[in-house]
Amino acid sequence: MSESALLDRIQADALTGRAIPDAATGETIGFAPEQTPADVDDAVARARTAQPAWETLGHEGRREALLAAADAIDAHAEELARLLSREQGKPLDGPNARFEVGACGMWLRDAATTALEPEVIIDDGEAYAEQHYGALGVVGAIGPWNWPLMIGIWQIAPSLRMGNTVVVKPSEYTPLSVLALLDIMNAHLPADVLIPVVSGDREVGARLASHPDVAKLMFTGSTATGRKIIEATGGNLARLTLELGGNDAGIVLPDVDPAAIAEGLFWGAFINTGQTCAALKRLYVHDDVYDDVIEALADVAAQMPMGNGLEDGNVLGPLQNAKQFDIVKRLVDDAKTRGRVVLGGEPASDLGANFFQTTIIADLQDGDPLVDEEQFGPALPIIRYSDVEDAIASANRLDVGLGASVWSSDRGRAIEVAKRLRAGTTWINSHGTLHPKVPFGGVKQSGYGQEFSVAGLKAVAEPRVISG
Ligand code: TXE
Repeated sequence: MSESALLDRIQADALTGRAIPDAATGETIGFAPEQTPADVDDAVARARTAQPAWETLGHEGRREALLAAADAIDAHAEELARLLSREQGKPLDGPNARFEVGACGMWLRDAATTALEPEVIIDDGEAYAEQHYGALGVVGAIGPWNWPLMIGIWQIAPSLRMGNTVVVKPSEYTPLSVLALLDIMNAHLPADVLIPVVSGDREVGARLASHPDVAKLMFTGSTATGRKIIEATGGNLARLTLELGGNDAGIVLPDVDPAAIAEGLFWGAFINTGQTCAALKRLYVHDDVYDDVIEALADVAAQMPMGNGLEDGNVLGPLQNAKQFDIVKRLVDDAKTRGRVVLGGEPASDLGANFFQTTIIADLQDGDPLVDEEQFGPALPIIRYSDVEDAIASANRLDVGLGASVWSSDRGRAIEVAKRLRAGTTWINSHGTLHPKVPFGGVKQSGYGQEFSVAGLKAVAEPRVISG
């Protein structure tokens, strides 16, 4: 199937749909169906009706269906990646669109095949209890625009695996690629087990969050919306997994080889052109290596091509939307008055309206807006430190804690520092590398609940104890 045939299967007509622009060029790619809170009610009712049979199918039956869906994603990988590239902006090449579609199959297979057996909690001759895990019912999956397919799968795959049915609300910025993904998967799933609802506005997400028949919400997005979702679930008491914003710190210790870590630092910060929840968003570098690390990082960054995602060789793209572009521009304009521009610092207007140059700004300090606020774009602030205690305190001083990283030639020393960082994940000599077997989630105001692996399955299951 070609990319346009894929699009034709899911899009609305131009009269009733909402035009979705190509993030790089602004041209209309296609038209997303406009839906309303009443459509949410209908979707939840259908998902609720379909759920018992899906649960009764058992793990084996669901595993077969989910593995077939994963094979179908792989079979349509190139057209999905092209649509994603146009809608989201990320290039086909590099750790971007093709990588994201590949990750969908990988995470779906892992969820489908990971076992979650009943656990004997106590068996001492007097007391006996087993912990079982059942389905919760209908899960609402509300997604963002930065990794719309991969994060969608992170929400959908464990939920389906555990026997829930799922109503999906993609971001209004990236509905088409998610609709296409679900269309491909649904060819292998029973009717109404996986239902997309596309928002014309945020009311649709709000209705899903407060719906009385939604048992669980998987949400990835901003901390502000996360708070609204918590409030919305006061009535239905839906369980929550919240993956919210972050402002991940990286600490470079004085013993590093700057050239050896430069590429890892670059991708840690600039993957998906910086629009990644667990990206490196503020970098603390020791005085001894400060100039050398900045030079090595800038050398790598300057060689990374930015441009239209469909063109071969580009590995950086535009900001996905004008709102995000404005945030990045405001923070960089301010940072230029406080620090030293090492690279970039301006809109890349020659490439298109939403492009911003790969930007590195050194000599910034805690409290500067580019350091303290989540930039979610291609602009990295660098802060000098001389005492590692100060760097640890700086890393921990914000109210968010998704990821963090420590960079050192001495693994033992790096782990000692890592143990003191309040983050859901602290990486050593990389940043943001994820694995389906390794639980992932935030601490503090970066959210709660873990995804992936057994922990992720339990998060979308109903724990039931059988005792006696
Ligand atoms: O997110 P929102 P936006 C950060 C990033 C960015 C900021 C805003 O800093 O600048 O968030 O991005 C749905 N009830 N991240 O505006 O508003 C909405 O329709 C229920 C970090 O895109 O949080 C969309 O599907 N749902 C993040 C989803 O919530 C509601 C990734 C996310 O939208 C709703 C993206 C409501 N009241 C942005 N209001 C990460 N952690 O990766 C909106 N939605």
